[in-house]
Amino acid sequence: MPVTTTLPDLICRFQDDPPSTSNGVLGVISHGYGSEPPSLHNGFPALPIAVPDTAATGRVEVWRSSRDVVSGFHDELVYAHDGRYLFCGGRIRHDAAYAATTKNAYLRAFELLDRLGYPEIARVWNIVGGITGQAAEQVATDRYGEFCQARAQVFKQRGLTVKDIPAATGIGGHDDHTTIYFLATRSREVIRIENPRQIPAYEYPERYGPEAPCFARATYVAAEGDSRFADLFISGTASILGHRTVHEGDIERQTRTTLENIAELVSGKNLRNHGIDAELTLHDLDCVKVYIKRPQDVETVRQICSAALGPKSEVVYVIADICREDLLVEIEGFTSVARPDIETVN
Ligand code: 3EB
Repeated sequence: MPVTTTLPDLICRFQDDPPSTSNGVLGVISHGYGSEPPSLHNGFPALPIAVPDTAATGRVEVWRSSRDVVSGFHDELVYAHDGRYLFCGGRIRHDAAYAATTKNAYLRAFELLDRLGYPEIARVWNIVGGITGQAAEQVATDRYGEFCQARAQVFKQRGLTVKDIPAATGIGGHDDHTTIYFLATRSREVIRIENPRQIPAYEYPERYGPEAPCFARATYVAAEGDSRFADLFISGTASILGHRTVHEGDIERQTRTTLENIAELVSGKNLRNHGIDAELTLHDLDCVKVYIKRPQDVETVRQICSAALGPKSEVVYVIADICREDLLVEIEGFTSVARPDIETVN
């Protein structure tokens, strides 16, 4: 007999207004120009990012748990956790010692994981102000390259291998900060997923930067114990085949290629190759965030995405620079995956 349940343990929603109470709220990301530092707002972590929403009102991204949540500050990092997931966010102001400052911020975040006991980082968002602009130090790379180098060094220092890296987004922000937020988990069953259409980002050749970006194309946190849903975090995905940008200057084809990349990533064939018994399509995604570089492309991208995505997907379209100058769009997603013996009601 199928067990009927209403809600997954971890939920992502895009809403017009922030929640009015902290009940079950792990974190709230607001879109705009990111002038405010992270805070505890009504008891939940509130993190403005310098990535404006294309909807005039501006929506917020809410990560919610079905469990009891405890929140707090760790230095300047704001966090909340529920026993399964830890949400944490913070930002650093760009300064002359950018690499060292970034490393320190990441190390403080790892300290919090150690202290609260969430050993696996499942998903990280890195919003890097002026991502394709000049690096802080006299290095032969842009800001993104400098960021990747700092991140790679911290991961190495922490002993993270390619089996431990998170799904990620690395995107431009419209301010002079690097804002980081992430979800870490106590689950020991985290599967890193790669995409057969792309080489692993951590193997990108040196032409893209001195250290390759350390992230997996997706992570899958298996359902375990009493949790009835697995969680699938899809990294920021772009119009990249192998390691090359394709369809330079062509927003329609970049958008279609990006969606095809995600479709292949979540396909039954690819998931089964990673030992996951699930088969998904673009219609199954709960939440999709679409980063668009040029405001004049928003309508084109929206049309292509809404035709490809299903009615259950919540989608926000935001404006951001992508980490390579020749990329015009990047798409990420999240979905909870019900165990096969679970029947869901919406
Ligand atoms: C790419 O596939 C596009 O540096 O954390 C996507 C997701 C991208 C994450 C990151 C970068 C990052 O390489 C860019």
